[in-house]
Amino acid sequence: MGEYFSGIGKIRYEGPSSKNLLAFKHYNPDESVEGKPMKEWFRFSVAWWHTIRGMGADPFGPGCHVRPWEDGSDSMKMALKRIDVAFEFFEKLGNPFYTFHDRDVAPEGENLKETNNNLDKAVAVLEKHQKRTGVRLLWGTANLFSNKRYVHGAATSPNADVFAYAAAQVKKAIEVTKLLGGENYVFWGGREGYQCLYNTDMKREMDHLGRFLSMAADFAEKIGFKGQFLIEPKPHEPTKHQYDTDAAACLAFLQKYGLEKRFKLNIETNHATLARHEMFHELEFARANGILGSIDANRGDMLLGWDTDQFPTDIYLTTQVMLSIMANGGLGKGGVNFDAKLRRESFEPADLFHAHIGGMDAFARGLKIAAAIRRDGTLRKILAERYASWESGIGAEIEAGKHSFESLEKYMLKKGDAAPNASGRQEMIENLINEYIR
Ligand code: XLS
Ligand code: NI
Ligand code: NI
Repeated sequence: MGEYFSGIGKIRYEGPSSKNLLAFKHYNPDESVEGKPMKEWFRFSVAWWHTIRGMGADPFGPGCHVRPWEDGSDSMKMALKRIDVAFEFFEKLGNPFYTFHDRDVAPEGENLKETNNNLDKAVAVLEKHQKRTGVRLLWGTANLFSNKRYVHGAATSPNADVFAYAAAQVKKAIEVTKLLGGENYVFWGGREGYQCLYNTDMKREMDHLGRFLSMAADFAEKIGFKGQFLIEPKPHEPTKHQYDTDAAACLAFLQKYGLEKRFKLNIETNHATLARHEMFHELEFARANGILGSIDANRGDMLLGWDTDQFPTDIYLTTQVMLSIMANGGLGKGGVNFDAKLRRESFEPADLFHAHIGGMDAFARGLKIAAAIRRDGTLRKILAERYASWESGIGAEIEAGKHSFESLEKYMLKKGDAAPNASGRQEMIENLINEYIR
């Protein structure tokens, strides 16, 4: 095992006054916030596909990132070497978790059997490194979108054999996730959607997806996989319309197919904004419905309409995210997974550290700011006052189910008109939030 990131040592917390750009200024893993260490609030995770496999390719040119250890091949030998690289990176950065797709860590073989053998070999080495370093698997998933067999989708493919292949692939991916102690398993609907409605039987495709997810849940139960199943909403890309459009569409889908008790959501910032929602909206919707499971942390670009997967550095964003997560009492088995990649222009290995350090520090600041907002209590008071009419009298009676349209008509005929409204005070509240952003 060589040293791949030479010149970069263990990243340490040096505090806000440090000028060292390869140190944490805010992420102090053991510092307690509301009685819980920072590292447990976040459960930070590094995404294999971006950080270990991403080479900066875009539609206009191939990868150009400098990775001295890479030969660029999809050989088994290279796959095993990348595992060494990855764990050196994890140990230096100090992320407690990682995530991967089956095909990120091992190449496909000539047939499914060979492919599974390759995966087994990689998983044995991953297991060894996990034991050695204590780094754990936040979630595993299956890549059901890169291979050309999935050109029309996987569970929603018009080709029944492709559905069967995808089922076999996910079965294996759940097995290896269980073996590695993965705490969740993610379903992002790669090509589950359509490009053209003339050639698409939408009802049939959605029924197939429902059946596929039911089969996955049954299989997990059968083998005793205790990880949380998560669906990751996204409105489009690669297809024009992805079936798992947003948190609300996913909830309706899960309820229709009787899966709402077995799945939660993995909410990604850039997917929320592609759906023209704020991340805050998606998190609050999931939280309100008891299905907030985990997050893919990144951000889009305000002026670009695609999934740019940039590292999050905006502390207004991380403050909102942490307000939701704290109100949720944390993410449980979930975590904050950096589903984020370097810009093509940031091509040196050191950039991988700068990117993750920045993301982790931005989240640590968000946590501290959200904690200050909660400690101060002004926002909570404003919210409580806004809904005060529901705490007693007619409001409390309605909430308790004691009224009908007839009784409310009687109440209002007697009263004549509704009590006056109070101002929403949005600008004042936005100013107040600015007071905490330091
Ligand atoms: C793609 C998704 C993907 C999932 C894992 O847009 O974000 O990376 O997180 O399959
Ligand atoms: Ni994602
Ligand atoms: Ni994404």
